[in-house]
Amino acid sequence: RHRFWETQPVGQFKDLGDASLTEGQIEPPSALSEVKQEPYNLPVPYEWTTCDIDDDGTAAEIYNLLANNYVEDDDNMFRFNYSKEFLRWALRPPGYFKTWHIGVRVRATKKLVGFITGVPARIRARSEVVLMAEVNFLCVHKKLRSKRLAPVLIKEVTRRVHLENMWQAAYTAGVVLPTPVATCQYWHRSLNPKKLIDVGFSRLGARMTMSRTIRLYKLPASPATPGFRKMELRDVPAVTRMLREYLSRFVVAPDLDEKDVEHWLLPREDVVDSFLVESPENHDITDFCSFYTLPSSILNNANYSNLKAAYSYYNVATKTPLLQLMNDLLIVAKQKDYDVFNALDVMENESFLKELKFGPGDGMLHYYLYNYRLRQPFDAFRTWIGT
Ligand code: YNC
Ligand code: MG
Repeated sequence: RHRFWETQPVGQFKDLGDASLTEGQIEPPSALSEVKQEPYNLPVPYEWTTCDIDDDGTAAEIYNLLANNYVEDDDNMFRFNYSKEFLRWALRPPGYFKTWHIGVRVRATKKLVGFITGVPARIRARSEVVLMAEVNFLCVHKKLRSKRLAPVLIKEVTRRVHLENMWQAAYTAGVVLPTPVATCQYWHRSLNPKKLIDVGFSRLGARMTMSRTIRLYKLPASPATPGFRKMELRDVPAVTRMLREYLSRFVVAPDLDEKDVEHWLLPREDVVDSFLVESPENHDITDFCSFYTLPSSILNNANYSNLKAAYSYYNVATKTPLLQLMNDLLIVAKQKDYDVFNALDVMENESFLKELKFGPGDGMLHYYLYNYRLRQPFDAFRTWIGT
């Protein structure tokens, strides 16, 4: 059934529920000298390229490949439209390797037609922190689909990860592969219901008028929590402490230090927004919330071509009720003119989704580990989230 994945060190469907299998690495590392030194063979019309995303021309090629060929919804109405600045943020975290930004070009024309990336991350599984590659942005041009290029891209990124002496990876996908360690569902909170209905993202509810719908989703003009403000560089130590404490309760989560928090959470315009609550009395930082910006292209609509979407990222409430904190986050997203606020039912999000008028979507997100086994099933917990 899975010609490629059946050959890989990942949990297999037939092993689900096998209590004799132990948690941890599936296959031991080989000696570095045994890692293949040359890239995998591509079909003759194609060649490998290492992409320098600092270069504006290369960044534009990657942007265009993804804007035209990356992930679409089930009905092919929307396609992710990652911005260049978002891609630079996602691909250059602390300690990143340029060699893990891998492209495939047509030999004759040099056109970029394939892409896959890895970035290093410390991921904790139960009590073990493992240095892993987070693999993302796997993309093959629409005209080259179903030719088994994806397995070659995956093997090549694996080889380059091994060359850095790393043997595990973490990744997410909308498709079911052998075998998820967790599965989440996307939920959506309308901020601009009229546009969302006009473009077919959502439908007018039964017995609802447009004006009642607009009233239903109306939000206050500004956040309610005293001391709610944008995160700044000086907040990095306090945010790191709060986040580490919070993430320690999940079975699988990233192990973030101050450098990581500075990179992943310090606000960057139109990429990541972070807010916190600073107590007006003692200036303690008690709560934190954030979202990242990932617009979608609207395919085939006469009036609109872009959907401005915010995605819930990391949220930690220690004093303000999480529900109130997230409502304040919806308010700032509305102020900044987002059309929709998306969240997965990951971490503690289920506690606010319904009450804050999120509705369930059709999209699922499955979380995977490469060469690391965790006992199944896992509905009892929620894991980390990525981009
Ligand atoms: C996918 N998303 O099952 P089997 S997510 C992994 N992730 O293999 P072909 C995938 N594998 O089942 P196509 C996958 N999608 O026969 C498909 N596959 O064993 C598997 N879409 O290859 C599939 N981006 O080349 C099958 O298929 C084999 O031409 C078929 O190409 C697939 O970034 C794709 O959704 C996804 O661009 C490139 O459809 C193409 O269809 C496309 O014949 C739109 O491939 C964009 C899209 C995927 C977004 C993502 C995470 C990727 C993780 C990859 C796995 C990393 C493993 C860890 C490596 C490092 C290890 C170390 C150490
Ligand atoms: Mg293919």
